[in-house]
Amino acid sequence: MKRPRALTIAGSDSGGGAGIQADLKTFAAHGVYGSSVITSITAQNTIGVSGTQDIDPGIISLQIEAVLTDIGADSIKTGMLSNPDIVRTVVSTLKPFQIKKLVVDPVMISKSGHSLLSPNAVKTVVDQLLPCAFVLTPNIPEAEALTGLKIADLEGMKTAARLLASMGPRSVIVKGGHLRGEAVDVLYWKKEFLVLRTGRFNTKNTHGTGCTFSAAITSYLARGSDLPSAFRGAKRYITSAIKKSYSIGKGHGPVNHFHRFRA
Ligand code: PXL
Repeated sequence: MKRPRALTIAGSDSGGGAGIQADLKTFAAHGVYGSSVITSITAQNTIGVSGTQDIDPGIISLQIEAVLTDIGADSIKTGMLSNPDIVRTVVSTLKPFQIKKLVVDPVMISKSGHSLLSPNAVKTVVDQLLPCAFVLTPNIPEAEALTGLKIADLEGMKTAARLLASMGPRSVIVKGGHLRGEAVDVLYWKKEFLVLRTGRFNTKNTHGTGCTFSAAITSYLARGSDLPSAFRGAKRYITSAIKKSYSIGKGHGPVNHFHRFRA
């Protein structure tokens, strides 16, 4: 059987818990061959981000072309695209490849509160990137920044998902981890909602949760799953990865990407 392939276009987390590193681990855990295009380098650990350096758009574009003209990708995910130039470069370089399964994770702020997207890039993300997305996967603060709405509960998540879908993406998954109580996520696709709920675990090891969840969706799509199945599979995977997380470093440790192999 041909090996499914996924590409992540995102930032590097030196601490290994989020960004490119989380994505590649997640692809590997799903039996998907992973390639990566690095857009920014973050100097980061479990406590915080001490600096970032954006990669030159020219070399971002060359990385994308190098991967797609040889290896190819059955699905692609975007993560940290920190400035308007990078957003525009990624969109224009992907265009001729006519990517159908593009998962857009509109990364804005790190777990520790560091900005990963310049404020003037939000408009470029809305105007240029959202229309290319097959799935858009914001968390609640990101959904609020993209829509201007305030989200306090499941109804608010649904309203935001519907509004976001009208801005271009074919489907939207709003991640409810920032609300209190159960961990509720909402998929809006083909004018219908699918709501998934799980209990919440009492752990501080949640660094990279958002990246990992959207990378798991990307993995399922690479393997040919339909979107509701990808959503269910990714929710199962991230829930176990949080449940089986372990402490690394002094701050927010990573989720356990390989819990299915070795608890
Ligand atoms: O989870 C958002 C995120 C995305 N990309 C990089 C990150 C983080 C969070 O820390 O470091 C590189």
